[in-house]
Amino acid sequence: KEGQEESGVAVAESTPETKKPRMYRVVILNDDYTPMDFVVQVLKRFFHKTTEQATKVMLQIHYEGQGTAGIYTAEIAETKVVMVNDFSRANDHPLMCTMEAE
Ligand code: NFA
Repeated sequence: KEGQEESGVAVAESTPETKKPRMYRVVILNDDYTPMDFVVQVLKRFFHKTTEQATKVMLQIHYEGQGTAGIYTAEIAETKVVMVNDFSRANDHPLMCTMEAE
């Protein structure tokens, strides 16, 4: 809230009120069947990565078991998870996308 002087003139607080939303990590899991190129396409299409960035994340998932596609507010993270899983199933791949609280 703004401070209210006796004169009635509103003065700004020294520390403005800000509230940071809870953030969620969108995670993609490795599997033995989804083609590497499909994972790169998913990272480019839904997470706006360049081919180079997408390839790095895909290889991280492949070698370490999982990797971060991005970090978003709840509503956006939930939407990404559904879109990736629907897209993977529509293309007959078992790729799994989940989210976890940061
Ligand atoms: N492990 C998959 C393969 O060897 C590739 C993959 C990478 C799958 C990242 C899922 C996620 N074809």
